[in-house]
Amino acid sequence: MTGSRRAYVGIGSNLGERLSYLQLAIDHLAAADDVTVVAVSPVYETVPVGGPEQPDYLNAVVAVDTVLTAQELLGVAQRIEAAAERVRTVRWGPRTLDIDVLLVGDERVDAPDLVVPHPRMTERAFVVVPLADLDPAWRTRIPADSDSVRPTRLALTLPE
Ligand code: GSY
Repeated sequence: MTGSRRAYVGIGSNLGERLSYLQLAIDHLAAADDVTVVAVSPVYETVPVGGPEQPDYLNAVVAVDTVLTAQELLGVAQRIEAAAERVRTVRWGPRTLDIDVLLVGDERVDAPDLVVPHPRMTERAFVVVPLADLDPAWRTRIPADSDSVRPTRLALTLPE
């Protein structure tokens, strides 16, 4: 794709069939116009950050190449969350599927509905650990609480 940029998207689930929701996110990203899924990180089981007491999450990060703007990529993410019949009862609470736009090339956005780079990503081991699997430049940025992030044997598949 001419003019495309590398973007990173965080995916997480802590309700229902968690792995299936993450795979749904990847399949829908791969099917989206103007988005090519390039790589998917390993899946981690992670201690919830913030919110009420809630189940552990499965988290991963997806690398995509896209000509979309960060705002357009957010639109894609929100449509996928809707397709997952996202359930989220309370703010910061458990949810079937969460898709966060983390980075879109070197684009910067500071809008009411979207801030890119994601404002809290560098504090969150559940984001930086899988991101560093895809981009080793992030290895030096892994937060101290990385023991809240456990590797799993679960795997996500990249559609053909
Ligand atoms: O920001 C994504 C939703 N979320 C998560 C998450 O995906 N993983 C963990 N471990 N904690 C979280 N808290 C929130 S909110």
